[in-house]
Parts: sequence; C-alpha cells; structure tokens
Amino acid sequence: MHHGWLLEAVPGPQVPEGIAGRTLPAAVPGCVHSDLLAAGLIADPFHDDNERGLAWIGRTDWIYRTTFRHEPGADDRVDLVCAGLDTVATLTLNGVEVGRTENMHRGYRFDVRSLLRPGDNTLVVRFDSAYRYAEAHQDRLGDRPNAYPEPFHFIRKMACNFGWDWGPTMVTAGIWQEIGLHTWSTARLATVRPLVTLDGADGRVELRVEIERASGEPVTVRAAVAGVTVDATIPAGEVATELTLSVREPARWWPRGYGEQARHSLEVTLLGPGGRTLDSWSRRIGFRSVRLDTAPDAHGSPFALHVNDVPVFVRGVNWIPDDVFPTRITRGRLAERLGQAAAANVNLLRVWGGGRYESDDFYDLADELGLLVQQDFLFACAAYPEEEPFGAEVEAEAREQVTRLAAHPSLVLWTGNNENIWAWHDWDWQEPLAGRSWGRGYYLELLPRIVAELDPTRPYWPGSPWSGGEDVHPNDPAHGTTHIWDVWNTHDYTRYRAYLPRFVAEFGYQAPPAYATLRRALSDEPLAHDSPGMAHHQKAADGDAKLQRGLDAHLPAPRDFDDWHWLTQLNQARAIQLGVEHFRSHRPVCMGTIVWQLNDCWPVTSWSAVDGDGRRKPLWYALRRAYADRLLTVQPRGEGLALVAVNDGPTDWRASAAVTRLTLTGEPRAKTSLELDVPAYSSVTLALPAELARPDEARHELLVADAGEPAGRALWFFTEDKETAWQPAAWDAVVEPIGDGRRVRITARTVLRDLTLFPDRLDPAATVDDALVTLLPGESATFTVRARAALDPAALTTRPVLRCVNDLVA
Ligand code: BMA
Repeated sequence: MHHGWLLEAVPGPQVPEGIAGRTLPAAVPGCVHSDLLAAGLIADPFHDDNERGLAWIGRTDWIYRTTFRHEPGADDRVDLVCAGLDTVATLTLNGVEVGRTENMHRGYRFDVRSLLRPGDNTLVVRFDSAYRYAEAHQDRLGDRPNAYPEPFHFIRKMACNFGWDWGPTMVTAGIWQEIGLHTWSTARLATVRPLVTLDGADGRVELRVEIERASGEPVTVRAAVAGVTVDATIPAGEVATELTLSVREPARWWPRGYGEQARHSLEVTLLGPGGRTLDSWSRRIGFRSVRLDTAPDAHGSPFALHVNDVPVFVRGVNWIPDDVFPTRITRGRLAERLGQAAAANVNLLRVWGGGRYESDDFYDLADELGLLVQQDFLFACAAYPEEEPFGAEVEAEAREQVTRLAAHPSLVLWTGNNENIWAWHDWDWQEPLAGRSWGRGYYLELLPRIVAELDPTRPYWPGSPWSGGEDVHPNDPAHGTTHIWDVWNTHDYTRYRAYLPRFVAEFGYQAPPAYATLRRALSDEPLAHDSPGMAHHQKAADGDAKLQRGLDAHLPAPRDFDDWHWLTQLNQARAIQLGVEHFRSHRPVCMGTIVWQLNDCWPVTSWSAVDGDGRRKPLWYALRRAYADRLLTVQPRGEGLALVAVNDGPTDWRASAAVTRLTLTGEPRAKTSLELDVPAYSSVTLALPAELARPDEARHELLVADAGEPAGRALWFFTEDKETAWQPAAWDAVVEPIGDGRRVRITARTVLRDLTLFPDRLDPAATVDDALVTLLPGESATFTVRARAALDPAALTTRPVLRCVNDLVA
C-alpha cells in the first residue's frame, strides 16, 4: 500500500500561499518535508538558513489519502498494519474512523475486515500538529525542565526532531514506516521473542511465542535452528507457549576483533489444523553470552562488559539518526556508515536516547559486522512526565521494542535514558519540578521491570550516565558510566587526564564538516567562521567561542578561513585522541570509551567524526589509530613520562620499542630500548628514564617511541604547537596517476607535523586513505587519493589541499 498517496495541508493562517489548498504526491514511507521538497514547494531545508522558513510545517495538520482496490476473500481477518506513524494520527477507512495513534515509536494493527468494500477503498490518515499535541499536554500537566526550549518531552516522538545542539528544528509528520493490509485466518504469530545465550559451550534459545487467534482450534509452533527442531502445541483457548532449543557447541558470535560473527537461521512456523502453514518468522541469531561486571573494587565500581566471558574494552562511538528525515536513511547508507565505524576500529555503537530505536537494517548490519550495540530507551535531556497517556505509551513502546530487537546478537545493553538522572541532580530541576514526575519511575522501576520480564539475557543500566545506585552521584567517574563535558564546555582538553573514569559513555569535541560539505550547503561568500551560513550551521551554545578557546590553547593563530578550518579539525582530532589514549592507558580500571559522536544528520559543525554528507573528518583517522587493537602511547605519570602499551587483541604482544629524544632537525639527544611483553587483553606501563623524559630544549625537541607494525609509533612533544620552534615545512612531492586517482608521495625535509590531504577541495567525490601523519626529516608517506575528476598534481600538493601544522610558519 505504498503507492498512489496524496498529501494536503489542512488550511490555516500559517500555511503559505501556493501550498494552501494544493494536493501533492506523497511518498510512503516518507514525511511531509520530503514531499514538499520533491514537489519543489519548499527550499532545501539543509541549505543556508532555509530551516527558519519551515517552522510552519510542524504547526500544520496534514492529510494523507490513498485509494486502493480490494477484493474480499474468505479469510477470517484483514488487518491494516502500520509499522510506524509520525505521530498524532487519526485513520479513517471509507469514512469510518478505525483508530488514533500518538506514539512514533510503536507499530499499530487495526482489524478492518468489516469496513472494506469490493473495488475501490479510501484510506485517510490525518496527522495533527505535533506541537499542538505536545503543548496541550504541557499546559495540562504543567511544564517540566528541558535542555532546549521545545516541548519534545510531551510527545512520544524522536526528540531531536525539535532541534538539538547539532541538529535543525524540523518537526516532521508522515507515514514513516511500512503500511499495508495483512490477510490471515485461524491464527497468526503476534510476537516471537528468542532469548539466546550460551550454556557452557552449548547454544540455548528460549523462544517465547504469543499468537493472536481468529478461531479456537489448537495450533502448533515449530522452531528450528542449526539442525535442531522443536514443536509445541498451543491448545484451544490459549495464546502463548515457550520452547527451548539446545544446540551442541555451535559456532559462536563474537564482537569484531574477538572472533567470527557466526549467525544461525532461526525459523519459526505456525501450523494450523492439518499441518497447514498459517504464519512464519525467521531471523539470523548469534550464540553469545553478555554480562556486566559492576562488583565494587578498590577504585570504586567498574563497568566492564564481558562477551562470551571475555572482558571487552569498549571502543565506542555515539550514534544519532543519520538524517533529519529517517526515510532517506537507506540500508546502503547505513552499511556505509557502520562500515566507517568498523574501519575506525570501533566495536560498539551507542544508539542515543534522543533519536529512535534503530531499524532492523541497522541491527542486522551491526550483527554482521560484529559491532556491539547499546540502545537507550528514548528519553534525553528533559524531565519526562509519567502521567497518562505517557505512562501507558512508554510501557507499550518498551514492550514492543524489547521484543523486536531480542533476536539481535549485537544488542548487548539497554539504557534507561540520556542524562536525565544526572540532570535531575545537577541542572537545577528540582525546584521548578516542585515534586512533579520527571521520569524516575520509568528509569528505576518500569523499564528495568520490562527488560527483566521480557529479556533477562541482557543487562539494563538506568541511565547514561549512572553510577549504580541512588546513593552515589550519577556522574561519579569512579562508579559505573560517566559523561565528561567540562572539557568541551569550560576546560582545555588536557583535562581528560584529570579523570580516572571506569567507563566514559560520552565525551566529545567539535569541528566543522569537510570543506566540500560546507560548500554544498552554504552560499556564504566568502566563507568565514562567523559568516551567516556557518553561524546557522553551528547549534551549540557558544560553539564558535569554544572552538576558538581550544585553538588559542594549542595551535598557531589561523591567518584565514582555510587555516581556521584545518586547525579546528586538527584540534578536534587531537582532543579525542588524547582522551582515548589516556583512558585506554588505564585499562583495566577504565573499560570503555564512547566518543560523542560518530555521525551527523545534516551539514553542521558538530562533535562528529563523519559529517552530514558522509565525509570523514581528520578525527576519523585519529580514531582509527587511537582505537587500534594495539596501542602504543606516551603518557605523563607523576613527574615523568611513561610508555604504555595496550593490547586489546586475543594474542600476547611482545616487541622491543625504540625510544628516542631528538631535535626537530632530526638529531638524536637520547635513546633507549624497552622490551614490551603485554598479555592479551591488558596493558603495561613502563616508566621512561629521565634522560628521555626531560628535554634539553623543550621547544626544539620531541620524543618518538617505535614498536614496529602494527602499533606504529607514539610521539610526545614537550611544548604546545604554538610554542614549538618549528622549521618552516619543506618537502619533496611525487604525484603518480593510478586507475581512479593519484598516489601522492611526500618526503620530509624537516619534521612535518600532522600531514593531511584535503582532496575534497578539488573534487567533492575525492577521498584519501590516511591523514595526520607526522614525518621526521628524510621519511616518506604515501597517500592514495581516489577521485572522479583528474586532479592537478600541483594543486594536490599545496595549500589548502596539503596541510601540516608547520606550514603556518613563515
Ligand atoms: C551530550 C549528548 C547530547 C548532546 C551532546 C553535545 O550530552 O547527550 O545531548 O548533543 O552532549 O552537547
């Protein structure tokens, strides 16, 4: 039922002329914004400040209408099934109301057999303005504190739709997931919930099945996985059963880097009288166990994820909806984005609570790639009312989503909310709340009860952050999970080193998107850090000033926009690399870091590693290095320096590390060799002798530690770049054509700090395989550039395409 839909605005003073009274074709699944855009009736919402002119859309009621043919048969039931409606909908079939909905995060099913006519039938779905609905509840229940001045906590709809500190305000409406008629007789599978674990070396599936009946006879559920088949009969009058399947020593599912992602097809069939197939269901499951270790220890209480009884250091990224308009997020696009995460050595995605319960495609890809997933329940940065209808809606939504996602081996953790418990403690909520509900009952009672009842195989953690109990501050770094935001908001990034956290679930640092992304989205002429489009595509409080504060602390002053763009991107990469290396160097006290954030939903200056057009920022390359299985890093320890080797891999790591203190012109001042012997899943800290840790002339020297491939090399500079006595950058470049691009070989004549190529400045389609490479005099690096256009070799090897820090030195 995805064809022939028409859309019109319900008349109102806010509806612009030219749209009022007009009927346009509607994409289903889709949303009003994308239909208006496709019809040429609105300007691209991502371009310049067009967002401003589109606020009326969310304040308008919309009518979707289609006519479809139907020939009634002898079936017991014909249901109208809506996988997702956004959000406040009234459905009318042939003039008769069939139902109303008010929750984007649920699916709906209506028995419409008696309303269908032979031949043409008309289905109308009217969406009321999400604002009007939310504001009515806000007035009725009393306002509650919220991080942004929008009523997103008074409607069960994706919160970031109302704008965020990285996203525009585009309050959508529409049939955002599949819709259609489902014809069935006797009985159908209503819910299928496989609880998959390990029992020693054996695989175990506890399968909980609920059916819906149209008639009374006994039916049989048959389940098969990995050659094991089990049947259970559901007698007349009953609607549920449980089956257990035991598989002897199956190939297991592992997170990436720890083993294979073996998946087994689980087939469930519902058989009626005479063995007739009534319904069927199938998913690819994975046998694995999950456990959280939170038992108090000498440092506080840990937060350590164990998969198949192996402790996994979480190298995570936070995930937000990949587009403001969800139906533009195809499987192909998710495959690209999750592929980018995997290629950056990420092993966990946290699906943040201001977005959505991620799609089946998202989870299927995560299963395939061995990416672990933490899914937040959908509450973010606000005090949420627990009064009706919200209590019942939240319960229904949670039951549906816990069931829907149960089959996925990648899903290893449910979290109650994003920052709401922390906010209740620290964001001055308690006085304005004056005792009104704020969500505590969801996070500490309802949701843990639902997870324990429906899916006891998975851990639940009440919030991000959360410290394990109400007697401990929810963001205490010594207990459970923590978010570190003082670094971006008020302090320099070196402050990450002041923390010894057990698990950092959010920390981030901003940078603008790629130049080609800015150029596509903004018509500012010239582009400047504060030109109108740039300013509109920076949503964070004081974002520009915070970027500047970071530059001032570390890097030479930018002379123009090109410098500013390069240096802010570099600073983002440096900040996060410093944080990750520090946190990883404290394994096993710290057992995870989740960087805020992997992706964007439009072109914007944000904390992302991959921008809204899918282009990788320098941070992505820094993350790939900092998140490698084997990490070599120089860290301050006490008065001196230490070399820390972190081994997240399954085999022991033995190597010698050559450590040299040398001048920027390449003359060695001191040398030593250290033997590394790092067992699997551990780290080793070796103090560096004073003659290495102490420079003769700090501004003129660096430290290089090299343990050979694959860990590569660790660097330490004794001063900030802005104080370092750089030689002006000098190199020899050789550019060779290759099939679809160029190979660029740079040989350094002086130290070249963080050499990076920006080929998107020459061709928006161009990509490069490496970035942020520091070369010593005489060393070479080779970059492979893929492009559509034939790139000019001279342009490829000069400013603003080829950059390093010391090209700012005259
Ligand atoms: C965290 C997140 C988001 C926000 C980000 C950057 O608190 O949970 O709400 O976008 O910070 O400010």
